[in-house]
Amino acid sequence: MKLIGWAIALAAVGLTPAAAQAPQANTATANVSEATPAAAAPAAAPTPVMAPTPGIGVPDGRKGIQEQVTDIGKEAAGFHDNWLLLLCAVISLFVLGLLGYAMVRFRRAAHPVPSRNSHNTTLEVVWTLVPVLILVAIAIPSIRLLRHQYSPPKADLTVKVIGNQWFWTYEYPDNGGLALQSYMLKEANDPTRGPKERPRTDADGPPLLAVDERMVIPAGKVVKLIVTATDVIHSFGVPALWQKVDANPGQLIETWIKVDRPGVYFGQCSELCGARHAYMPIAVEVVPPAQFAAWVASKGGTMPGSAPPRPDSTAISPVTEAAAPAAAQANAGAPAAADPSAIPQPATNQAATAQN
Ligand SMILES: [Cu+2]
Repeated sequence: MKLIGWAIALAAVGLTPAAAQAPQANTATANVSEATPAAAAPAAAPTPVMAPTPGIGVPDGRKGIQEQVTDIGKEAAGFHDNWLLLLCAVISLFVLGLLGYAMVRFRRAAHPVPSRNSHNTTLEVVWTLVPVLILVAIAIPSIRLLRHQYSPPKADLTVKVIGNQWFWTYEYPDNGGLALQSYMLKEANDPTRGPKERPRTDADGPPLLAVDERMVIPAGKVVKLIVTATDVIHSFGVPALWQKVDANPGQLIETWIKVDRPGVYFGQCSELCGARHAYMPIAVEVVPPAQFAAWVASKGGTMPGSAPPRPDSTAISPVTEAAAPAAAQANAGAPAAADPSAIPQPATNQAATAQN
């Protein structure tokens, strides 16, 4: 009987990778076709890829919390490592010691007549007060951390983070409506990789975490993130930035980051969102402000206060706006298109541009 159990377990282990591959192969064509509008967008100038620093922003097998690169992350990790963990260890050791002492001291052989005491006022006051003091000792730094986390400084930049099945869209409303779709990079030998999809290199990051388009932000600037989703619930989680925010369809959730250290920080969708949930990683690249401006320009965006975008950029141009009433007039004659719900909604600005 045991042998049969082991055989079933081994078969399950052997079959799992194949089972995991199957949906990937099935959805690969859908993925490529979804990527087509992005491929049709104006070709951006190639930007050099910043290689990640080993051990920072990348999981490397170490236990515990990843090294934090935001002030909030440092405060929270310090609170966990230096206070909560210490407190838990002291309480656990105290309870363990008390248990051991009671088991030895009051065992039947040494203590044949059990005590009949049912009240001890001093003891009752102590075991009520001590837990209250422990909770207060946790609550004070905890509430202070929440206050810091939920009192964001004035934002220098806003990025709208949109979860989609199964990729991320990053929109930069302050930068001429710049919008990017971010897909996981597949391995060179992956049979599901399409001919137009470039394979992952080590400079992009580790397998299953590297993406074709990173979310690029300037170092030392307060970045407001507005997180939402188009289809199901996703979660924007980047451990080194102390971020894990649900991306809910129909809801905008605001959070913020300020990273002083340039580098690449990886994360993943952290809410089970469908067959390819495991294949929608997140890569945040923090660059010096001047390099950020150059990156924005290379993607066809503009910096706030600079000259208006070129007509051929991905931003909404006067040409597009001028064409809109004409298109609306043309649509008015068509009963099917007159109902707004009948018009397929573009997932991203890029898709909207491609449709227009
Ligand atoms: Cu997801």
